[in-house]
Amino acid sequence: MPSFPSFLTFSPAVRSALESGSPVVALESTVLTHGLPYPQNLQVLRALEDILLNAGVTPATIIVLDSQAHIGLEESLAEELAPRFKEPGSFAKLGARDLATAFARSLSGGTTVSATMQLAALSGIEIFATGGIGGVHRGWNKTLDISTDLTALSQIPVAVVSAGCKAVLDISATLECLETLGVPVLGWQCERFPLFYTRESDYPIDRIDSAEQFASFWHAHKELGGKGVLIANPIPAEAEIPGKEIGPQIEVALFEAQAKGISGKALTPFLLDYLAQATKGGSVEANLALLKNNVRLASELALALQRH
Ligand code: PSU
Ligand code: MN
Repeated sequence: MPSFPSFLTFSPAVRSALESGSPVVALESTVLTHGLPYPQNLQVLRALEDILLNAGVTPATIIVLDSQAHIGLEESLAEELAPRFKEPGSFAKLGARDLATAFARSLSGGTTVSATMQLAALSGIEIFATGGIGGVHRGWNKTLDISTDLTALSQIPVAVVSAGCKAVLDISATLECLETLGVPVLGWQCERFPLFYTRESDYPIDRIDSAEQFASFWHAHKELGGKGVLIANPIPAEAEIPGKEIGPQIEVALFEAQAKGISGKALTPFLLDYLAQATKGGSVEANLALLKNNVRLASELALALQRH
C-alpha cells in the first residue's frame, strides 16, 4: 500500500482489500454515535456490514478513537464501544474541519458525511453509503446554517449514496446550493429528488439507471476534474412515510428546536430524536430501511467500478 498519514488505522480486512484492489464501501459513524440508541446502533452496524460482505464488498466503517481515524471498525471493538456511543461527552460529532482538533486532543467521535468523505478519500475509497446528507437548514437566511457536507461534496472525490438529503432541511435551498457548488445530483432510477422518508418530491434531477452507467459517469466526472457526487436513492416503497404524515411532524420538531434554542451541531441530532419519539419509532424504522437500501446500491456501484 502507498504510505498513509499516521492518524489512519486500517482494520486488517480493509487493509487487505485495498492492497488487493477489491471493492470497499465506506460507512459513516455519526448515525451510531448520535443517531440510534444502543443496542440498535450495533445491530444496524452489523446489518449494514453484512449486506456488503454478502455482496463481496469490504465494509469500512469510519470512526475516530483516541486521535486515530479507524478505517474499518473491528467487531470486537464495536461491541466494546457501542454501549458508550451515546453517553454524553464520550463521542463528539466530527465534521471534516474537526478532525485535526480531534487528533491533537485525543478525542473520539462519530464522523459525519463530510469527515467520512475526507477520510475515505485519503484511504483511496471512492464509494460511501449514508442515510441522508446534511444540507441547508430551514431559516438559513437568519442562521446561515448550511452543512459542511455540501462543501465536502464540492471538494472531495467520493460518490455518496443517500436517500436525498435529511427531510428536516430546506430542500429547495439545498438543491440550489449543490448546483452552485457544481455537485452532480443523480437520481437512482428516478427523476425527482427523494426526501429521505418520502420517495419523491417535485424537484427534478438527472436520472441514472444502472451501475454501468454510473461507472461511465464516474470516469468522465473525474477526468473533468469533478469531485463529489450525490447519488439520490429513494427509500423502498414499503418503508416510505408519506409527506402528509411526516411533514407536520417535522414542523413541530423545528418549532420545538427553536423554542429550546437548539442550533448548530446539536440541531440535526435533536430533530431526528424528536421525530423518532413523535412517530413512536416509525421514523427510525424508515431510516433503517433506507440505510440498508443505500448500502445495497453502494455495493453494486463499487462492484461496477471494479469491472470497469
Ligand atoms: N444520522 C443521525 N444523526 C446525525 C447525522 C446522521 O442519526 O446527526 C449526521 C450526518 O452524519 C450528517 C450530519 O453528515 O448529521 C449533518 O449535520 P449538520 O447539519 O450539523 O452538518
Ligand atoms: Mn450546521
